[in-house]
Amino acid sequence: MSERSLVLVKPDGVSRGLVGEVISRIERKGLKLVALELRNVDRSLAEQHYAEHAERPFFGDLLEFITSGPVVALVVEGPRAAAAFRQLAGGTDPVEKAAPGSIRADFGLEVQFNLVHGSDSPESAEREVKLWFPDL
Ligand code: RTP
Ligand code: MG
Repeated sequence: MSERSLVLVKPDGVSRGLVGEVISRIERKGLKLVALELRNVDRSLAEQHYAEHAERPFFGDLLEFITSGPVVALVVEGPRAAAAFRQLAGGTDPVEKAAPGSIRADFGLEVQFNLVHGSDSPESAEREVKLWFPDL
């Protein structure tokens, strides 16, 4: 059974020139690219995307960061696509949680600047793909 997931290369990943690195890892894993776009994120999209974190103390910083520069938004497809990309990304904290060899472990230092987003479940993926790519 094939599944779709939303991936973002966050503003830090784009500004550090890591878009190719992330796409390369997605392709080498065997996930298929079905949408790819460089785009600026407005506040409304950021709020909807991260709605689950609205009450968290870091919500303001998170919105400011994700709207601070262009992101690359992708839809990837394959068996267990959401879990497969989360494995490539590594845990949220690049130092304490991300497994060695993951994107966050290899390139990140701080929780806030952790380079990539991946939908955390097939249900989240469906919601996020609709939000970012309504025509897909
Ligand atoms: P994401 O949604 O961006 O893929 O990250 P995630 O699932 O691994 O982590 P999540 O719990 O959904 O948190 C979303 C983003 O909020 C920032 N964060 N900051 N300062 C903090 O303690 C803190 N905790 C989370 C991170 O940038 C995280 O990716
Ligand atoms: Mg998340």
